[in-house]
Amino acid sequence: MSDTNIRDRNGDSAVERVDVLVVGMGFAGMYNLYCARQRGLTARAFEAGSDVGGTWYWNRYPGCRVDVDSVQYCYNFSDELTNEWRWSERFASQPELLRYCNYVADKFDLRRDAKFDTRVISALFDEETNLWTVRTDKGDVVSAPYCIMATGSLSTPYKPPYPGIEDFGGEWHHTGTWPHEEVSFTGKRVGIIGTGSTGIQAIPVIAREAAHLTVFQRTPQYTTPARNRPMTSGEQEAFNARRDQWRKEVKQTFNAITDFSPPTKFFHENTPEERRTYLESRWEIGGMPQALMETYKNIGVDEAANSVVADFVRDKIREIVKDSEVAERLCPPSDLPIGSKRPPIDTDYYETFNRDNVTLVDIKTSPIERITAVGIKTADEDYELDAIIFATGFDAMTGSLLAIDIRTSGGASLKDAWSDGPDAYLGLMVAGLPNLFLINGPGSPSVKANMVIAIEHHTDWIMEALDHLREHGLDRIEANEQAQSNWVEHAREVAEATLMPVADSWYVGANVPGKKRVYMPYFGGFARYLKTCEEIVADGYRGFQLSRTGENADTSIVAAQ
Ligand code: N01
Repeated sequence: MSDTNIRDRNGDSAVERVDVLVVGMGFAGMYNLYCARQRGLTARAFEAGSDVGGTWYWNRYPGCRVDVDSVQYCYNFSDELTNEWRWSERFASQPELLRYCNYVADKFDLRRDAKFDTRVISALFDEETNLWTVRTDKGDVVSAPYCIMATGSLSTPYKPPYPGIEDFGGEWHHTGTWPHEEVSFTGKRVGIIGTGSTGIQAIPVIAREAAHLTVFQRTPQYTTPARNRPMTSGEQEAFNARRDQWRKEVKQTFNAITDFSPPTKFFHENTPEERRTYLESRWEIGGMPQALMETYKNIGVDEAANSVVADFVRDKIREIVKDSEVAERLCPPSDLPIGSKRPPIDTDYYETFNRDNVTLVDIKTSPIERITAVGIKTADEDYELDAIIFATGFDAMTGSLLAIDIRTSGGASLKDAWSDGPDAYLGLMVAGLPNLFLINGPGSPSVKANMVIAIEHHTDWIMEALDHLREHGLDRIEANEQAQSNWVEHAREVAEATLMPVADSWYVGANVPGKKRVYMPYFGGFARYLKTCEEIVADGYRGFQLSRTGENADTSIVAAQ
């Protein structure tokens, strides 16, 4: 395998040549780099941030933490790592997760092959040489036969283009690009726009510090108490003792998270009193969105079942929030099924609206018109603010990929391929773009699963595909157009059989004006997806075309569709 500097085809610049290019150094990029090295492949990674961590590097806003149990939201590839690391809380905070990423990078010496503060701007595949060449904003030019896009599903922040932001005299931040230095809200009038998972985590924390917090809410959310707590003595040891078994169990689950047994009953099998008692017990347990979503069968499919749980949360809001008008404003509308937007978990979210220093503004009925020199102007009122926080989410799943000019010498481009929606075979590869792999791409369980487990699966699948190519004297793999269409159609059918695509969520791209409405994650379940991936491999990489450079499809090994 090679690691030399060569001239590109134009002969005008020195090109570093490696076996594998990795874009991104979050959980996915780090594991890809590690796996490539384990196989004796040379690799080069680029990362726009100044260090490792991805999501946990950028999202430093107050209250940021994971909402999957920490013991499940971590790597599994190294027993040594697993046994060395100790989580301090059930749901680790962002600083702890970032420490973990740094620990992994140090332990496996991952930074050695990564360049930071460097953004990949283009990736061009040369059909003749079978090489991807990436170029960066720092002038790097690196080629490799394989390119892995570990760019993250939620890594391109979205900020609504309100006019007037340049006039604002105070400070403003997007939660997804939070400053590294401490941001103090003491004594300040703060406004926060957005009440998704991020806003719901940040609002209670900022409310405790700020002189006044004004929450600008477009769509109210259903949220469940996180019940975060310190890890108890021996808890992690006990989990690790059964980790091998857990690794098997997690592959049988819907979302790569265990410990919530699937519902056994339909809601109508319980009386209203029994339902109330049962849902109450799940609310008390809290933690993880599944606390309420996995209570009765068909909640994600059947409107009546869904509304039983949705009504339960509305009742909770009315119980917790003392001002009945505020409570009603916090209640999600009846046409928003619970779970159709990403369900958050919280610590004292609804309780925060009982504070004297918190105001809730409904910007659905009175939209934000502009940012002014002194604050925010809605259709009905001017709010004077010292700081504005945009908790307005991301151009999810496709934003970071489409920000890179990805194309082939044959004229194909990702932008064209996705002009009518982000089609990808298994969410792993895009027809027309050979040897380019996506980690947690559209059409894979991705954001509907425990991301670290999904990352490990994708990476292992890709690495085994590279092994397979090498063992067979091949060097090219490409998704077949028809197989891709079949998969996209299957993923669409699965999603449309549920209530999930109903909401105007980032899952369907509705948060970004002009984005094609497609339910992007695969909602058929992690277990089913894994089985499909395994079957496809066992079937000789069904739906992929495998070949050798310089040989046309007739003489190459072509997998059946
Ligand atoms: O972003 P979001 P997020 N005008 O898109 C509002 C993961 N995550 O950063 O609902 C006015 O969910 C928007 O309103 P509406 C998790 O997967 C995980 O909160 O579109 N408002 C919404 O209220 C999550 O789902 C964790 O009507 C506008 C908010 O901004 C994902 O990241 C923690 C607007 C955006 O909510 C994204 O969450 C945090 C506009 N033009 C995040 N545009 C954990 O692991 C948007 N909004 C716990």
